[in-house]
Amino acid sequence: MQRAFNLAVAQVGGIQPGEDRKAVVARLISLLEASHRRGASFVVYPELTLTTFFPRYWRDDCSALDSYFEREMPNAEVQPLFDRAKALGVGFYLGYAELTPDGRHFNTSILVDSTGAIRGKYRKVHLPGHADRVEDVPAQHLEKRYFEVGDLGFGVFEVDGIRVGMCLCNDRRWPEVYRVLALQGADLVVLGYNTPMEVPGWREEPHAKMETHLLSLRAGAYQNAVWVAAAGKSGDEDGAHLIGGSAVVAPSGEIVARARSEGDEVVVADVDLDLSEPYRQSVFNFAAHRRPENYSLIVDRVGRGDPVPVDFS
Ligand code: ING
Repeated sequence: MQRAFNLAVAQVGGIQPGEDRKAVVARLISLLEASHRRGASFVVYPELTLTTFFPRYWRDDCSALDSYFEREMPNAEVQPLFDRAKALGVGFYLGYAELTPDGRHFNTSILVDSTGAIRGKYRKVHLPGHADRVEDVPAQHLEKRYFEVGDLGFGVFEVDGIRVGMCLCNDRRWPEVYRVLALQGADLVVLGYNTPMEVPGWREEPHAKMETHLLSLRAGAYQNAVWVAAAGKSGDEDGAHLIGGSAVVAPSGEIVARARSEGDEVVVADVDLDLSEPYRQSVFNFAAHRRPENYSLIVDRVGRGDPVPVDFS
């Protein structure tokens, strides 16, 4: 890819429990073809984009949900997407549930280049929600029960000549994620999300749920002089409602393209990676301005604690 290219975010509307992977992959291919028709050379799909958001369900036996996981990638159901993307010369980011050969469960995403080669893998680090059943709620949010914490860190990968960082959903709310990716030279951060309106314990006004989603993307982009592209699984899924708001954000923090609907929708932005340069040479010239010797609490502490005494005598 050149420094300037068309980037598509493929928002995917609700996937109902009975919708099989064949049907879902057909939808993803339609979104891919629409993206290609609009000149996109890379497509971002959502988190867990091959099935319904199954962490909303309680199961006494977690293995009852193994049918929602992919044992290999690509596999027979997903291969048509890989084949079509390669034929069109389009790379993509795809989120899915990963079941490893040694039986570990991750919320995973991959980067595939325009030749169909998998260039990077990420396993979700910030698992939100809860691990135990919450009573009297419309839906659970059991990512802590069904997934292990990712063990690959936050990597940056070369995809068709550009440096791409990945994260997943709740990761986008944590500033450390973008900073670690930007310190590795990421030009673009791509992510998928599933953000239900109802998450046990999440109290925010409905309008604020969209605001804080977009704020997280914009802050991450601006404070790290990177482009950010986020694709949502959105709309109604098995009685739950997931927010839309798929968007592409420039290094200025400005939203340059955004989904209108809550269904399958392609959002395409003209990305010029060199728009990061003015920020990287001035306000966010990390090498010139950062002072990590003052940031140790970010790594040394997990939760909120007491003030550290300051000797200003
Ligand atoms: N979804 C939600 C998200 O971070 C969430 C979960 C939302 C947790 C709001 C807490 C507050 O967008 C996923 N899948 O992380």
